[in-house]
Amino acid sequence: MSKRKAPQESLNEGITDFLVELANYEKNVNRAIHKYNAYRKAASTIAKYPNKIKSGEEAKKLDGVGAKIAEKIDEFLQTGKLRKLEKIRNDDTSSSINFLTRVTGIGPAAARKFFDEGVKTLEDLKKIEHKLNHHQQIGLKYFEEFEKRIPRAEMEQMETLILGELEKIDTDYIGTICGSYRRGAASSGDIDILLTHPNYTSQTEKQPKLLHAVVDHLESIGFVTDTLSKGDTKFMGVCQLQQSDEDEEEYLHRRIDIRLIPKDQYYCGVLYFTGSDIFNKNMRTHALEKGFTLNEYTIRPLGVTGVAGEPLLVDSERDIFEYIHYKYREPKDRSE
Ligand code: DCT
Ligand code: MG
Repeated sequence: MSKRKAPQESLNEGITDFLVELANYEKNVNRAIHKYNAYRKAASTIAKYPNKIKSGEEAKKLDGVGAKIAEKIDEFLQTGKLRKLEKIRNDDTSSSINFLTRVTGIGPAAARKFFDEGVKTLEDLKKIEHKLNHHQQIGLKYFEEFEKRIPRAEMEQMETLILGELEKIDTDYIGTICGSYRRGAASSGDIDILLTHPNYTSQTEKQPKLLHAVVDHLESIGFVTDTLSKGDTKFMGVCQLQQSDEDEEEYLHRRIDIRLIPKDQYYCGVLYFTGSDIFNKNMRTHALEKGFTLNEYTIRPLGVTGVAGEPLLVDSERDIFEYIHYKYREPKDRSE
């Protein structure tokens, strides 16, 4: 999961930017995930709105914009700023905690703990490097590189490389680069790969070898450079394209996640990890309205008592849309 989201480009950039900043503050400093979601949702609706918003009242007509956000929009439109944000930005605790969570491996709770121990800056972190866990140490090591988004052209190069190498290991592997890349984004925060194999289903035994063979191979060719964590079904790590003669500069280190998913759950996984997170939420809500429960593994019908039944057969993303009578949307149309 990437930490830096691409800025929302829209007629109402000023508004969407302050909403995203408030969202991050709620998540990182207050650990108020519902408030985070509410701000993100409002930002996403406003980003899609085709007119320049002139008042809070106008914004309030949009989905996810309530009275409190409308009030903030009015203040922003009238004064060009928000007192609440000014305060947050000037507050040492908030800005330090917000900063610390930019390091991969440091979540809101760890950030608070470090802050309480007097650790506030990158320099402070370097001084207590021995107290960081392995994931956090790698996050610190590549801090500047992980902050940079990955241009689509580089994502395409990595896709070609990864799918080519999969083919060399075992032609039966199926791999998909999901996340913002699959939605057609101009840049991505990280690489999210889903992997499956026809021999592996939710009825067979676990097959961690299917994942580890891929990770080991990508390591052996120098593409995977570091490991953050490696389990039976999920690898989190770092990768880097090798510089070729035509390249003027070295490529940056990038965050890469590889997940091994049973074949029968693959398309629920692909749907989920393609996102966006807001699209997923809306689709899950629609599924519930139609009497189904949908998650990253399965879609199941809900009985009259609200108990989920057996997983339905899914052989494509389209199958999932059809079960819940949701109009099919290409990945590029799944921003919300
Ligand atoms: N996801 C989700 N809910 C979350 C987090 C993630 O549904 N809270 C899903 C949707 C996107 C996918 O996982 C990958 O997550 P990210 O990498 O964080 O998102 P992204 O859309 O790929 O954006 P980025 O370009 O920043 O990586
Ligand atoms: Mg991503």
